[in-house]
Amino acid sequence: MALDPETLKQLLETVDRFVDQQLRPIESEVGEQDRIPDDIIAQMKSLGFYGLTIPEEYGGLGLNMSEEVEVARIFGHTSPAFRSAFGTNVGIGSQSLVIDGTEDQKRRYLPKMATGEIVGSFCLTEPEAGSDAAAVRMTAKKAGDVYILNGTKRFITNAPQADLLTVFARTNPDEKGSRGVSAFLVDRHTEGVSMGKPYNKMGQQGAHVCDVIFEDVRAPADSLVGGKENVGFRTAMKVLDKGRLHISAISVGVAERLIADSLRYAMERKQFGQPIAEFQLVQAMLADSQTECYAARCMVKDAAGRRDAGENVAAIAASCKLFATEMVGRVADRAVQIHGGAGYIEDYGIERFYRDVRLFRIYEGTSQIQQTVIARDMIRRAK
Ligand code: COS
Repeated sequence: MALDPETLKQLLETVDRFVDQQLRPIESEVGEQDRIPDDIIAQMKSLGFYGLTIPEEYGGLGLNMSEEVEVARIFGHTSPAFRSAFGTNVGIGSQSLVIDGTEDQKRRYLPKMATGEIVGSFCLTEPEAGSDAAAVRMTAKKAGDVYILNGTKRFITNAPQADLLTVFARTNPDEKGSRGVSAFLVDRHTEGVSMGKPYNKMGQQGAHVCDVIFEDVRAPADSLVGGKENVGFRTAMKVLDKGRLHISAISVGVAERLIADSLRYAMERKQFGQPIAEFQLVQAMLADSQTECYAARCMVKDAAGRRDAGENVAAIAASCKLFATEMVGRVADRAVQIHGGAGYIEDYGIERFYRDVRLFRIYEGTSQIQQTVIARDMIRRAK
């Protein structure tokens, strides 16, 4: 349900102020310490950020897609690690439940996810099932009124902090592809669930990722998402369609931030007796970044509106993610170039963003997977 325009305006102003006053000043500290301060997490909870997309009847703000991408874009004006703290509750960690959960499952978990008391994680990827997500090997064997879960999930965002895991496992061993996979809601504290050591990453310090290991984990029958076996892959794909639009919006936001920083620097920095912004070769970089960012912003707005109108957006969400994440990669590269030596050293923070944005082209489906989704959709329609 859409917010009334005044409430939405207030929310966007609150997010903008919070990003500007609370988050931007501590970006380098969070980058160095690989940790978001507790008081910032507490503020993000009390401001309702963990519940942005959780329906109002379960205590969230119930933002529709058009509203969500606006908030995400503004959160892109600071280090992506901040958004990641609540990002799984807004996206992949809660949406299987929102989209396909039973009423009882929603009532059990969503109110606490909305407040941030419960942090959710999305456990799809495995050592042998990355881009080929339907190749899930983790097993869920029915034994009376429980399922016994065994397997390893890899590179799971927010798993070190997670309380509730949405886990994709094979309930039908005879079906090797997507039709044998089911989704489960597993409490992280269940016996047999253990977390790997957090990985050291290229960027986005402050956001954490690790493997999750399941050894004879007993998941009650009512933890099966929607109470239906073998439809988990479709749930995962629906969740990812939405997540891909969210990541696209973040990419637009980060690009806006980098363009603003680059413009400011180019107008201040003098070489050959004048600000480098006066040189046409620097102007070309600024103009290309601005143009591509504007294009991505329009794409995201259009796709989000179409999703809100009930359209199947799988292919256009993939187009948005492909274009917006590749775009922010180019913008970050130009930002380093415009800053010259200052772009390469730590003090200006530009190199940190350059590293941070690299992930956008990989998670929630690589650029190559987005191309596959788009082309397959074209072929299907043509047939
Ligand atoms: N919404 C709803 N259903 C969808 C869907 C979507 N967006 N995309 C696919 N499906 C359904 C299909 O309709 C099909 O259903 P049926 O079995 O009823 O016919 C089923 O899911 C399988 O679809 P498909 O045949 O396209 O699956 P593939 O194994 O070929 O895989 C890709 C498709 C490659 C697109 C998928 O594996 C993918 O997105 N991979 C990337 C995974 C990813 O993003 N990982 C990141 C982890 S989270 S950080």
